[in-house]
Amino acid sequence: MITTQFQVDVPSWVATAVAATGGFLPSLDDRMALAIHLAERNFRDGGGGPFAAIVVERSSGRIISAGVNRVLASNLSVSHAEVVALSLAQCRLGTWDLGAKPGAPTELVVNWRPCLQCCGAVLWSGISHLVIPDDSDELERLTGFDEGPVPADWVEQFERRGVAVTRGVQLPEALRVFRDFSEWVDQGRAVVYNARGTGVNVGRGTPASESGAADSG
Ligand code: AZG
Ligand code: ZN
Repeated sequence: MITTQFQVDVPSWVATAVAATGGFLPSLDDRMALAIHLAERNFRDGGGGPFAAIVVERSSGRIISAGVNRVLASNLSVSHAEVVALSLAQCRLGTWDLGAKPGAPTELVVNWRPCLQCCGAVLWSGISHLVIPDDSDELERLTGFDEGPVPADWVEQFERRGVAVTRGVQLPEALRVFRDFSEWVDQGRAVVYNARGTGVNVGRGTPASESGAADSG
């Protein structure tokens, strides 16, 4: 039998951390501080990379959802923090369009710029604001993660599609977590998962085309 469904869930400490805020985060600094806190806890917990994202109602700061990267725990390569947070928000609100409610714009706060996959996920989600510490190559340089061929003009592309981007929130603290993660990688305590042919995967495994193990379906 083929598998007919899949599931991604977040650890209970995510909901506990959100509850500890009282459910509202008025300032961008506070919103980012929560995302960074969850990202740090996440890699130390072993369920995925050092990434977390929250969806909030922009004007009130009401937290709608919180997601962490679950690639390792779920065995699903799509389980990036942004996809998890956006999906949990859509489940909670019962809509695929997080911009559906008039006068209630939603905001995604992530502890780094979205990767190639998540750029698409954000654009199709209905979110109208994205908040990040920075969009430089620093994450890739510090951790070895390959974020994919994100277009150089991605911010302009987002804004053209109605997603405003705010950069420069809590940058030093975001970088500290990536440095700590990198130390864990050096110690063999954390994993950097990448596309074949990039970063730590270079030279590992045998490409399917050479393995002789074609899937006969
Ligand atoms: C990632 N980058 C971001 N921004 N978020 C995730 O969950 C990631 N996983 N791998 N790279
Ligand atoms: Zn991503």
